[in-house]
Amino acid sequence: MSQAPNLEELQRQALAELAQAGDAAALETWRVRYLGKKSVLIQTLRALGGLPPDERRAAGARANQLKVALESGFAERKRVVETLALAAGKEALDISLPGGPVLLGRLHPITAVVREICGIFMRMGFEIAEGPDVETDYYNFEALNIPADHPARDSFSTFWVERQAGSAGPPLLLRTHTSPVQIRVMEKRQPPVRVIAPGRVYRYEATDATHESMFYQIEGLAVDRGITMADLKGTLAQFARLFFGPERKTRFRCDYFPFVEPGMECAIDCFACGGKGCRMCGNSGWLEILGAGMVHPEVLRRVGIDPDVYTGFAFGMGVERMPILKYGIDDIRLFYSNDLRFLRQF
Ligand code: FA5
Repeated sequence: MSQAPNLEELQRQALAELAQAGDAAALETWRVRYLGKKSVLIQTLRALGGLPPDERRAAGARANQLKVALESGFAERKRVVETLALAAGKEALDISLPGGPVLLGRLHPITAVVREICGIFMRMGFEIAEGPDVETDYYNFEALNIPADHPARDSFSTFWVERQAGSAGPPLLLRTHTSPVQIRVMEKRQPPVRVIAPGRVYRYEATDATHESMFYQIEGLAVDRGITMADLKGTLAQFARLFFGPERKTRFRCDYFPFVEPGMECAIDCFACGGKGCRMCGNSGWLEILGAGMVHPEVLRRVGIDPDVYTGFAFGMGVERMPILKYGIDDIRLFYSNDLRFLRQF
């Protein structure tokens, strides 16, 4: 039976020889001798299986320690030898080799769509406005004609935010829509006002293929003398043509939102079937894209704008719905599950 190698002695000898290796060729000779397939170390590791279990554990641990010591010693010596060669003017690197691929970052599809939509409205003369994600009950509901006992609160399932113990103030929540930005803008400015407000909104809802608990909306607001529903319809029809294609038709039908009067939903003709009816449009020929209406006189009055002098329109769209319709994506959750195979397609 061959005698077990003395690993301590082997390590001492290997590291001493390594310290003498002064160029790439000497390093390679050392590597083959001490880490190569026929090296004592690799043979020792292979032979472990034949040892009785109680001996195997201790011998295995020792052989692994040696392997780590030799590998890290080799990596370190290689770095030193290469640095010395560079300093001496000898090429340690073959600079004629092609470089590795450079990974490029890209915009998240929702960021890209927000920018595209805002760009369309900015070219029509709208400015960007912003509001906080954590809102007060007043801006999210009260100022928008949704008092505490209003049934419309049911459609905005709300994440309430607990105040820190001892801090007093109005009830806080994660905004359920971007409409509070309308109030914040009108409180600060007198008409004419033309703003677009993109941002995150939150609803305490179960997620499914068409619903997320965090999603994006873009709000639009225009207030001035003589603004009519024709301005609203013209603005949204132009947006639909620029975003979804020049041949798109729009349809407006009555809908109810407490902060607009009259309120409406806007739909575009289904581009999958050209309006004939298919699976995508639920056989209706139309795809709903947003809610809109003429700003309610009571909302204007509350922010100090005289509704007998000024009128306005507002609209709010779910951002994810736009690429879902445009690119035929069948699940909203794909946007936020961080699967690069999906995100890299945009
Ligand atoms: C509103 O939020 C109104 N603030 C819109 C509005 C603004 C109307 C100004 C009038 C004037 P609604 O609850 O319908 O309306 O939401 C608007 C859009 O947000 C929907 O059409 C839908 O595209 C999107 N949305 C609503 N809930 C979810 C959800 N859970 N996940 C993803 N998108 C959603």
